[in-house]
Amino acid sequence: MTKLTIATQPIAGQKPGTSGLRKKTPVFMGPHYLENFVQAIFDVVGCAGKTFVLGGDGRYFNDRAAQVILRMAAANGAARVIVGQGAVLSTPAASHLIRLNKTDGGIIMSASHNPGGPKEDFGVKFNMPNGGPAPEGVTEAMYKRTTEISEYHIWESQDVDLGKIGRQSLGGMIVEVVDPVTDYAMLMESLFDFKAIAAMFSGGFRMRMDSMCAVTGPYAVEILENRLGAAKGTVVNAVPLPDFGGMHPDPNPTWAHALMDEMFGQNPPDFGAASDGDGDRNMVVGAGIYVSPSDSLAVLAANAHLAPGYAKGIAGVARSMPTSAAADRVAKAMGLECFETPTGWKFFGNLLDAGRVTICGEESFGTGSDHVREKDGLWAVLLWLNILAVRKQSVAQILAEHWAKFGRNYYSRHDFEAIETAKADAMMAELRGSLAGLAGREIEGMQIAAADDFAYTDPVDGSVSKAQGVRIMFADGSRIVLRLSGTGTEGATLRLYLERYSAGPQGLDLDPQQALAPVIRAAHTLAAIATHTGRSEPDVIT
Ligand code: VG1
Ligand code: CO
Repeated sequence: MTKLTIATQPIAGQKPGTSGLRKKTPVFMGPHYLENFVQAIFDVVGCAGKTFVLGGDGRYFNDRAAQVILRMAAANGAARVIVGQGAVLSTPAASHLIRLNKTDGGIIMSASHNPGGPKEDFGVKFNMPNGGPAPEGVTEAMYKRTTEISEYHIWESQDVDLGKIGRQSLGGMIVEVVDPVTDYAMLMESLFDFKAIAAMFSGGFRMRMDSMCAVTGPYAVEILENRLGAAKGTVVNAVPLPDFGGMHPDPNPTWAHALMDEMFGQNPPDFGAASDGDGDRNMVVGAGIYVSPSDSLAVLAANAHLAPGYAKGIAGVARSMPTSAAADRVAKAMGLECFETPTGWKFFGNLLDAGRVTICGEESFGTGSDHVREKDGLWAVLLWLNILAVRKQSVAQILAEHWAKFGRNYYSRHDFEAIETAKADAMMAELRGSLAGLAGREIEGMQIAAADDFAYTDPVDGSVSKAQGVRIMFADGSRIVLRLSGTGTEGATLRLYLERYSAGPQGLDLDPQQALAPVIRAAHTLAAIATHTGRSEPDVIT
């Protein structure tokens, strides 16, 4: 074995987005592409003598990338790398291992909900010693490093056998291969009332969990079927595949339509759930009723105390800015602090570390708590199960009672995908330019109260993040948000977030798209979406 130092040159565009660096797989497989970015990570966070966690969602190129990263960690002097068997770890499980073993951070290989395969997407993300995604200051430094890189270090060696659990050595560095599921399953057992949930299952409660051929399969089978006694076959699409079986592992009504059909069909199970490529997202569905992620966050915040891990109550709640204000109403009623952060889990880390919040969530099917520093799909599913087991009500009953108590924030997100980047940028620029004159104007019969471009000052470290999305607030409490995605790999994706509040008791049962119709019209008129992009209908509605 020899340590090599390879001369390289900067490659343009290695800028991490909302959740790490994501590109088409062939781009990542191109000469020096992965190596440059990994060296930039090590140059910024330091590597000599350190311990890291490594794992990914098992998508195409995951196994090859893991070997490269291990050889580079060894050549850069790392002491030890803890790797999930087969180089597989769900994102929340990786976050947990980083914290459990008090490591210096970890590298997660995933493009999350984006499709996987030779022509699809790949990604690499660095998480800090607290288990959470690197904050903007750190990812900016990594990006800067990629623009000036001239060499990287790598061992020339055989592949490490990542199928074998135990310790091996690579150029003096310890490679510790661990079972990806065990520690995570133990963490879940420590938080939730497994006895109560198991009793519910043995009493005939039926569930369907769609792992979408992505990473949660083995986790869900072990926890739901083996430990909680759910019927065999409860977890479907349970074997992770490099191309996710051609599925788009994005747990929303569009991509998880098989689950939706089952839950809205004849004799549906009591509870349905799906998770994404790397296991940090969740969609929750009751028999004949869909739970919007913003509502799910609010219900979980209001009921978390029913689970043993949160029996003492929660410290506070945080949601990303585009997420509906349903959680704010719960926080207010419970006398809790509530925070509004930019999109992306990295903004929750400081609040969680400081003990200011316990539960966090995003409208994009992400919920989590202070047990790790990532959103956590199976955690959300288990908290729902725990609540259902204690309250002994259906999902529909729980939602109806929730809305009756707090009112209902009708909510929807419309995505316009693969727009020409220049057109999307021009649209956002024009909209941003018009914000100053919007307050007081009437649009489609609705009165605009205020408009701004969301900026966030971190309450813990004071760092400022600007231009996080355009918000238009109406006098009746309705709201429109527009921003461009930071995770896409093809052109631009426009995300249009729509919200309208009904205090009840009338008007709690409307179809969300109908309830939001005037808000949708106002958004199209204000932003001139069709004029700029040629699109009048979204590609995905959630
Ligand atoms: C999207 C979601 C955001 C989420 C991010 C990462 O970002 O909107 O809420 O945190 O994906 O999720 P964007 O910039 O495309 O809107 V995932 O499951 O990568 O880890
Ligand atoms: Co994800």
